[in-house]
Amino acid sequence: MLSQIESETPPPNLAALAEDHYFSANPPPKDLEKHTALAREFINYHSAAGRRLVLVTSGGTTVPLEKNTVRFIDNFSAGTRGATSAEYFLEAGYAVLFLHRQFSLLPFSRHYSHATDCFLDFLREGPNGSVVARDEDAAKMLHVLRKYRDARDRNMLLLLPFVNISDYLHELRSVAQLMQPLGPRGLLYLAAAVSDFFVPPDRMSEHKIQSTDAADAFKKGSSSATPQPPAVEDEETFDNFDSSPKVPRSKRLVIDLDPVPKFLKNLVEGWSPQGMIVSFKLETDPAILVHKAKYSLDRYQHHLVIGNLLATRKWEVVFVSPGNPDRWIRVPFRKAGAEGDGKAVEVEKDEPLDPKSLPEGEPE
Ligand code: PAZ
Repeated sequence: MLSQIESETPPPNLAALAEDHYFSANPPPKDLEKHTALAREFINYHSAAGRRLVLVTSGGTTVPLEKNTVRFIDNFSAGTRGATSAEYFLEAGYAVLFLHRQFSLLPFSRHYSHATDCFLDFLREGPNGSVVARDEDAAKMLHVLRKYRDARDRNMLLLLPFVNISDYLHELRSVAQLMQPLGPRGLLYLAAAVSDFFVPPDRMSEHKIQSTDAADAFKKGSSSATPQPPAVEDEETFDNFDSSPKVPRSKRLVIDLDPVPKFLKNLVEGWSPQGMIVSFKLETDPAILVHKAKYSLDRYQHHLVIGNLLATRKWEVVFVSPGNPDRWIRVPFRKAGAEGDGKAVEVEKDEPLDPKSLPEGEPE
């Protein structure tokens, strides 16, 4: 009888179980409701106008080590890819919902917000105590300003920030679900550098992780307690890790991370089944990039994986899509990002050049 019942019970959907577990165990960001309301309004507005809409995700996600977060793990992403792509999507007529890491690069302001491109360097004192753009920068600044104002005035760009991995996943799921009515007019362009590992809340310290036991006596209850000198470490406490010089275990911080569930499957099958989905794959080893991109495409069955290498991501990317040959897009690396004349070559622009015309050698 039992085996009959078992055989009639559909197999549990593991992806759905993992989703339920993750989203109930990891609290949503405090602004989720506000962001969802803004996103709904934005999507409805553009949907009514019959406009194409893209969700661009951008920047890195943090992995908090404490609930009251002082310390966290982060990654390299500055949000250049996302912010640059968003500008080109706007130019192509898309409304852009820009889900980005707080304080990472933003469309338009990115031209003046990088540490090496401080906006003050583009300004000079004008007549009667005014401030104006330097003559050599004015034309480009005016160009960027006009595009920025146009996007803002026509309500074409919605900025939604996130900080940590769980904020990101909550926001992504909500926005993707809201985009469902757009069908294939909704594009999800997932350029954020999303952590693969995290500390689950049940193993996360509530407060700042301590590096000494100076607070232990107070924590045990008596506010008049005198802090005790640290216990003398015996040999046992040195035994479990190699290190030079030897450090007692009690002084180490050993971080034990769980894998973040792979939600691309849930996105493709459940959150946005009709949407066009473009994911990115970042690697550092050129030998595995295309293989990993193909693996991702096979596994999740979405529309396009854009592969890139950490060292060359600004100058070359590879498009891997079902049934098509791999397509490399390369721009001359010596000119890429060279701002100032308005003619900088950006790989996001997608105007492939003849590879033979490109300079030889390693990117600078
Ligand atoms: O933000 P950035 O321009 O410095 O880097 C862009 C990028 C490399 C994060 C992006 O192109 C990408 O590959 N994102 C996906 C990373 C991954 O999870 O594999």
